[in-house]
Amino acid sequence: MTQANRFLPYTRWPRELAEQYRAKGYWRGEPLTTMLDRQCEVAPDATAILCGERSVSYRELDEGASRLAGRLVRHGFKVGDTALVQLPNVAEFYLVFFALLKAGIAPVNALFSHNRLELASYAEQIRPRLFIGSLAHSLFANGDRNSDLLRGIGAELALLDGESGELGLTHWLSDQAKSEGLAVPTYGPSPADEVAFFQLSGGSTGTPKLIPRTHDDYYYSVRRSVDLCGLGPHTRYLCALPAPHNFPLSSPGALGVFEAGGTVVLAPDPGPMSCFPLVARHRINLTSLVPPAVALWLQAAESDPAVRSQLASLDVLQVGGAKLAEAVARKITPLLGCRLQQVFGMAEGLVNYTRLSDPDEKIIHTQGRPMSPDDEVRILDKAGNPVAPGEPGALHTRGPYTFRGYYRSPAHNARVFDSEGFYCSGDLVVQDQDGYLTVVGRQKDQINRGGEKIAAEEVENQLLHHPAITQAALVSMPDSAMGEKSCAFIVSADPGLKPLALRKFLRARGVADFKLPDRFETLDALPMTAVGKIDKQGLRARIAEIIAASQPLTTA
Ligand code: AMP
Ligand code: DBH
Repeated sequence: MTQANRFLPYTRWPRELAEQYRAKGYWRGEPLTTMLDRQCEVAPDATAILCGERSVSYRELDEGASRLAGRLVRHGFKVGDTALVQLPNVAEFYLVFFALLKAGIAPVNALFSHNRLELASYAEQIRPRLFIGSLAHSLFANGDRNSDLLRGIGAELALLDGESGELGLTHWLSDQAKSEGLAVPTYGPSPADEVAFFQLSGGSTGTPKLIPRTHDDYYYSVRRSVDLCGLGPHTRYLCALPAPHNFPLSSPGALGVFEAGGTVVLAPDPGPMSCFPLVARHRINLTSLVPPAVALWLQAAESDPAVRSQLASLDVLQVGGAKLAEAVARKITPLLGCRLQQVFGMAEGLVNYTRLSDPDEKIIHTQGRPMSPDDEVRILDKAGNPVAPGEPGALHTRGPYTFRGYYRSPAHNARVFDSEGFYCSGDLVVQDQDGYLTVVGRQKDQINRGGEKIAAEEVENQLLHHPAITQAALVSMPDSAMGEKSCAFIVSADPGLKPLALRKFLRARGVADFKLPDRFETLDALPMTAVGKIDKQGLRARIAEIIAASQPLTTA
């Protein structure tokens, strides 16, 4: 019997490379759940997760995940099914993730900041049989199940965290469900070279894209990160960024901590008010932040010298997701009393780290170098030729944990992969003689709002739904706190159209808050390039000028 169609389709690595990655021990044929099996053997009672006042041991994490997996299988779920999950930073996120992996159900873990549009788009792409959400989300603000939303998602089963009763997530994770004792059919994860879950792309097109990640490739990226960052049972990691994001999940993130037998402490957000007391109370020694959060931490430390003692246990602060300004990088060790590690990664694969033993000059000035000896990086000019060393160019990469194609997106894949399978990330970088990369710009049509990625086209399409708007272009504008914010240039038939009303319109269409344009500018017509495309470079220059002109000249 052929079982090929039991598994989800994805673009595989060429056989020859796959064999090399196996021979080199990168791909071990182990599912991601192996990390739990191991910890349950060596230290089952060690603390895996601290969430509020709750403490979850490795045994409890494993057993809770197994219970949920077993119930889902008894319910009829099977290997090759998909799930849409949206949970905040709570222990249940990891319980659910491991449960789904154990049963071979591949989830999309939506960010909690995502709204109706993102969920609808993910659901359309994976057609989930299962939805797991949270009553804490505004989508369920009325305390009800929001049946319109759930109908749109189309899952057969929707479990909600925070809901009591038979369809509450708590019930499905508990050991008291009345179905306990009934036989559970045997189940297991998908094969290690099949899709384990879908990671989210920051996107640059109208629809958010999904990245199939296999157990083999993702597990390798986690293990390599653990080695490089020196994690162990001593590691006490504060997860302050959104838990599903690739950075706090895998670089080395929570999965790295579980692999190493350490403890993950969950913070609701990366702000100093939430994080500092947790760092002090739980003797956190590692965390990861995006640059705007670093700025808030530094501000707090500058205004209150007591902060240094609160952060005394913190050994390493990882920063990534968006470019860290040199001036900010320099302040980290003096003000926060910890070491800095820059991380330049992408949910698509390639992750670069500055090494802890690197000289300051590399740690401050660069975004690190690829973590794997088999990461292949090419920096190419517009014509596709390699640039001279030290010259900026477009980053192309392939390797043992860099994907080979977005899920069911052949047209887009044809644009972002070359004939040799190199993925063009859309980043402009400079590489030094030692292989270290510095991010100097971007080609992709995306705004990086302090680490939160916004695909311009997605927001433009939504703006064009407004009856008065005939043209729209979303571009980045410089911002001291966020690095970049978004500005929408619009052409409108209604001169009285106000930003407030436009944001309300977009929100009502299900656009996530972080994607709402920070500023609107109305023009009679959008400028065009010689080939007839909207001149976004011109628009970026224009808004940067407007902002510069409106700022008081300071000499201090
Ligand atoms: P995503 O597609 O959401 O996984 O975002 C990955 C993108 O974030 C990269 O392609 C870069 O554009 C950006 N990025 C991530 N880390 C850094 C960093 N340390 N410095 C500059 N840009 C970064
Ligand atoms: O921004 C990212 O996507 C990112 C940043 C740092 C990432 O995916 C990662 C590390 O793994």
